[in-house]
Amino acid sequence: MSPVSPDNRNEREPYVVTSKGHTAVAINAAAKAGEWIKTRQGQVKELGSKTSAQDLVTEVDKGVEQMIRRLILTHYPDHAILGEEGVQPGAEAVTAALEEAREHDYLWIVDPIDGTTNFVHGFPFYCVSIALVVKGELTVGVIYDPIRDEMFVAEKGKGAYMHGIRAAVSAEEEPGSSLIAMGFPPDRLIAQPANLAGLQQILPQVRGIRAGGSAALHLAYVAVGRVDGYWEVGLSPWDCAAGVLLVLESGGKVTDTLGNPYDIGTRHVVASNGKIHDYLVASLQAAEATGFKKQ
Ligand code: 2AM
Ligand code: CA
Repeated sequence: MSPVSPDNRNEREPYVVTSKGHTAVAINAAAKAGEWIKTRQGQVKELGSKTSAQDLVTEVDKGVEQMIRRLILTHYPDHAILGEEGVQPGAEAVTAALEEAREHDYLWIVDPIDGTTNFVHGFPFYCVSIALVVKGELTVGVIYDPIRDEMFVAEKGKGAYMHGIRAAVSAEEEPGSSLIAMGFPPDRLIAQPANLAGLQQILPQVRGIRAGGSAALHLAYVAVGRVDGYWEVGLSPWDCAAGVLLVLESGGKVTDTLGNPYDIGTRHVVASNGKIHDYLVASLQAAEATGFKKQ
């Protein structure tokens, strides 16, 4: 057999499909990954922990990340991928990995399961999150919730959609009538005290607070107006990159907890419909709950 195919391509070289757009590739990868994750709920065989008993990883997280990497690289073999399971745990390792990853013109940021603790416990609130950063700019964000079969898609400058319907943040202006989401990452040193202080400050002033355990899904819920705002101290890039673009493209606002514009290195995040944003930032500041050291 000839080693060269009829179009003179060496068969050992990977065949690169170039006709699909970035967003289609992200949607396809998220859908496939999500379907697979759903079939594995309740069947975790190897439950591992990273930094603590609260910081979980399963063979499903690792397998799904591999699946997504292969799907992306099939289309774009020279793109870089920053995935949760490819990075050592801990803020310093994450920052170092991000600094290296930033140098690539095309950077995919992947969380194979956002809400791993929920997945392990069979609490049906988790998702796949895939973002593409082109030359430093968030360009595509896709979040797929396999339990509800909800695909949230955002493209820079083209809006955000859920199953083809344009997404929009809520119009709520009053904190007292707002439903707010937040969360508790496993770090108990900085993140937990800050998030508890924020909770104590904000809970008495709003309609309700939900802490569902998936930063990405909470951001998607801000984008479609199911909650009016969200904050969380202590996140990693893969927890929020795709969700941030969804919120921005739905007419919302995203900053760090001091009110500075979001960057993919931002770890302490506030996202909202824009109307209650200053309230959230000011409340976190008042409660010394920003996660930043006092200036
Ligand atoms: P995960 O399920 O993908 O790990 C909980 O409110 C949020 O914190 C979830 O989005 C969860 O994402 C995230 N999280 C869990 N462990 C984390 C860690 N070590 N660092 C930062 N975020 C984490
Ligand atoms: Ca994860």
